[in-house]
Amino acid sequence: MTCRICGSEKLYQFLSLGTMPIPNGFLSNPHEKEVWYPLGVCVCQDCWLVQLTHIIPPGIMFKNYLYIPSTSSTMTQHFKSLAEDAIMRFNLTSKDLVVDIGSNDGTLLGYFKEHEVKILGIDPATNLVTIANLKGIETKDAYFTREYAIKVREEKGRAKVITATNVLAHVNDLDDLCEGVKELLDKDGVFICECPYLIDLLDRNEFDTIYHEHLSYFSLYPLIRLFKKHGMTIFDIQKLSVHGGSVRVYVKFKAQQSKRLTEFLGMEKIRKLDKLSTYEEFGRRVKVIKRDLNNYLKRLKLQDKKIVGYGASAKGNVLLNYCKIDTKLLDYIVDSISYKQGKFTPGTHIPIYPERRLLKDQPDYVLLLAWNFADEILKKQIKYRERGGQFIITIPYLRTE
Ligand code: JHZ
Repeated sequence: MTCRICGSEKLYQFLSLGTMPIPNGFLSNPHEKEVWYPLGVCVCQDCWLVQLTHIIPPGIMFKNYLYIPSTSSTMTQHFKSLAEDAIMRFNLTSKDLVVDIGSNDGTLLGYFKEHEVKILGIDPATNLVTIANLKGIETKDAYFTREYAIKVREEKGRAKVITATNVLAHVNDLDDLCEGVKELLDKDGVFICECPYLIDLLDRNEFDTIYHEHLSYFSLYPLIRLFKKHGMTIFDIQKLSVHGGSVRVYVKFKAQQSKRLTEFLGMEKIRKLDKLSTYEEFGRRVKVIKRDLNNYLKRLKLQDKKIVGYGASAKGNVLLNYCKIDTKLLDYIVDSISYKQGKFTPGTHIPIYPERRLLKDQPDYVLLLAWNFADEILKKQIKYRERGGQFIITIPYLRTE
């Protein structure tokens, strides 16, 4: 295996989360046969990209994709502000085209459309493309590649803005994606790209965001290397709170670097992202979290407490599988998404029910598996908490609220 960005063979594995099924592989029947894949993470000692040790074919994960961010108000607000900022900052008008790569159900493009900017979505998940087109958001059912970008350019012309929110981490051939952006972007156009940020992952012990769908975990330095390789420059960066902490980078063919960008690079050096010890320490902390959480839940069970989970998220499934939490510890999980309800979690086979079950049963504890929506969920479940129910939150550290 070689580094996805620089091709180096100097890859150092610093954590193994064992083997587990793909974390969005919910089961209709707990006796269904599952395929278990290794889950390990390494860092490149040349460009310092953190990446998975094993890659599984994208068709297994993305053809019928069940992740729809617009089911959360945090995410719809986020997309609205991204669209409004881009329209203002880059003076977009009805003559300009915005292309969203990995456009999901079209929520982000919908906010551009409200301002009469021309839009096009591209996404390989057939189920989501159908939803987007039904909403009037023109969306192509395809992977974004150089070849496909040329096709789009011939049909629609060049884009003034291309967006990709939380997409790069999911892409194996980053070179082809960058070449596609180059083919489609206007010469003064901007590529706006958001990725979960490695420093947040390390600082907040967000080990459960490491899973098969996420092939890369970005800091700024390897991103700069990636775009430079393709004749493009990151000229600005912005910190975001979504997905446990992300960055938005702005890329052009030619541009002056902002002061913020230089500061970020300096900070990454201070944080020793170019030292193996940083990653080894993280690996050690993750093992401690596993031990502590498992012991804590077992202690509660010995006291006869009823514990359930909240949010059948992909990251939750990583946590459950890695920490060996199954129906002996959690009775069930509640989730707001209807297609997850009635299903079972991959690997651990915990049943999933609608959120209303929580108030009906009033369990003693709820393990929060969607910690990225802690504020939204704790507010929503105020009644459960007023009646004495407690949330167990694991990230960034184990506590109850
Ligand atoms: P949520 C997905 O991971 C997959 P997941 C993907 N690979 C990725 O990168 C990350 O997102 C960022 C439920 N919920 O969105 C809904 C409630 O029940 O963090 C979801 O099932 N009640 C693209 O799966 C889950 O929690 C609520 O009030 O980890 C959250 O999953 C809210 C707000 C959510 O993504």
